[in-house]
Amino acid sequence: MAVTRVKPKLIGENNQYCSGCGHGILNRLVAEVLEELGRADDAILVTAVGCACMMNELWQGDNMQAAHGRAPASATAIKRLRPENIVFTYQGDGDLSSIGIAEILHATARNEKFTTIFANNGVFGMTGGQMAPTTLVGQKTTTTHFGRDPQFTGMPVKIVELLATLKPAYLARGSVDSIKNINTTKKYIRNAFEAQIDSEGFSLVEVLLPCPTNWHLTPEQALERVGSTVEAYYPLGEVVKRGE
Ligand SMILES: Cc1ncc(C[n+]2csc(CCOP(=O)(O)OP(=O)(O)O)c2C)c(N)n1
Ligand code: SF4
Repeated sequence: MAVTRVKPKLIGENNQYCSGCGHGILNRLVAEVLEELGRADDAILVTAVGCACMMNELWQGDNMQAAHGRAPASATAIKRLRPENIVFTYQGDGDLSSIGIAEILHATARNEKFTTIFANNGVFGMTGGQMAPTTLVGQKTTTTHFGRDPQFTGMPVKIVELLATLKPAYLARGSVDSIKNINTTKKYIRNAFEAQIDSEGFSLVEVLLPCPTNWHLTPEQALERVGSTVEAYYPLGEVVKRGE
């Protein structure tokens, strides 16, 4: 029997994402979880910059935009002032793992009681597909024409594993390349928000997304690359479970 999925009220009618962009799938998962938890009306979204921040044009709930990389600092202030609200950041990998690495590290170290949804598409998407800290070895970008060379630019940064050393409340990595992985990612997002609701501390879900435009692939090829190549370097799963 066909299942009809109702569009969450938190998701508006228009978005500016390219065809096949992973942000749309992830925005919707976040909205579905908040509505299923009955927390759509008191959730506060903090975006920063990049295609990731176009979520705030689609989002029909409370939100604010921080400076590039600074969403965790803004979310810290909002959550401390309004502990009864759900507060979460939605950040790209350029934003979170490059210019914003200090903010996310220290928010995790302080175990701030907000949630971060980390959208990892392996490039600086909005500005034209430059190398990000998360770009895979050998991956061609507009700043690594012959492929990322670790001799010059080091190894791709595994944010979830890095933050795990700081013992926050919950950390997981999901993907959107298959129905199964989309459903598992949704469970991780729910776990992350529940950790916040129960005041356990900081929670983050990294989600591997396709950026077909800057990867110069069709939407189908981009999803296939996530499953075959990106997940090989960034393993999926819960890295810090609640209560550990
Ligand atoms: C302080 C500052 N530095 C640089 C920029 C330029 N900038 C805008 S979007 C962006 C890339 C964002 O990439 P990412 O966070 O990976 O998000 P995506 O576009 O891939 O979703 C950059 C560098 C800016 N807006 N502000
Ligand atoms: S450039 Fe990439 S991240 Fe940005 S909207 Fe297009 S597909 Fe999505």
